[in-house]
Amino acid sequence: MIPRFDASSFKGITPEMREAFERDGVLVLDGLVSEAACDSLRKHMADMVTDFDVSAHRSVFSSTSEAHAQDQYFLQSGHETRFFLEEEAFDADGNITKPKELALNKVGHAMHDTDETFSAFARQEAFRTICEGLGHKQPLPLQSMYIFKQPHIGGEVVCHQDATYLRTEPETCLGIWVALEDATTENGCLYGIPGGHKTGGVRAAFRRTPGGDSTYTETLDDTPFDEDKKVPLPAPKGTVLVFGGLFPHMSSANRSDKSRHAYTLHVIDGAAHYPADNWLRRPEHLPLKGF
Ligand SMILES: O=C(O)CCC(=O)C(=O)O
Repeated sequence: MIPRFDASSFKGITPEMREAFERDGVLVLDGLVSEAACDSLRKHMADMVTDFDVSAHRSVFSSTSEAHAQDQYFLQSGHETRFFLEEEAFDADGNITKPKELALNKVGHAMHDTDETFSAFARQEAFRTICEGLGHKQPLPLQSMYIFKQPHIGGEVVCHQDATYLRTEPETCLGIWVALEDATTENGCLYGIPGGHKTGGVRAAFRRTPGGDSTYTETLDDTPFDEDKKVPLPAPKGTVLVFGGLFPHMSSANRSDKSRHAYTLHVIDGAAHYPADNWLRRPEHLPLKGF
């Protein structure tokens, strides 16, 4: 069983937390973010969605079809705030069937550097403390996402390792995933394979082509994920799940009538090498910056 730690008065990573993280590949920190902070981030996103022109941007994000992967709107989202829709929000003729606030899959991937509210949320002291406590010398927020997991149509996220998408040499990616609403087995909470970060290496690398205007996935290790061993990681509002880059995790489709909003920040160690063929690129005017 994956241990849960009461983090409502979090002061730092304890030896027990580090041991759990090293053994399981994931750390569950209950109550780390206050309910008020979750609500205020949700309100800020609701305002951003109000300003979003859905008729101008109809990019879909799907971890099953990966249709987004060659889309310039997606490829430029490493330095922008971009809005991606759910595959199931469209009918067979390509018409959107839901109001935009119920049609979005996620917003990403640079809000932590392009938006003041998201920057302050991403750079909260506890997140820096987590990264340093788990070994980062120079933690660098790289990617952030606001994930809606909409009622009824919230898409599945297939089993993956974050190190496939955000690669450093050596591997240093940490995912800090925050439940902004209660995440349960009914509304599509995360699942993970405890200890799965030690069975085989990083399975695949998602890379930019040399020209930079497209991507491809290269298989590095064909050991299958042992999905029979997956366990649910239910997360009450305010819980933070911390994943190592090799931890296999996933979430199923949300068929319930409740949304499951979440925020994720992926952080790398600036002391490691960040290969130029990572999909996420930053232009000179928006370099990565630390906490
Ligand atoms: O929230 C989800 O369903 C998936 C999130 C995820 O895989 C991640 O943040 O790495």
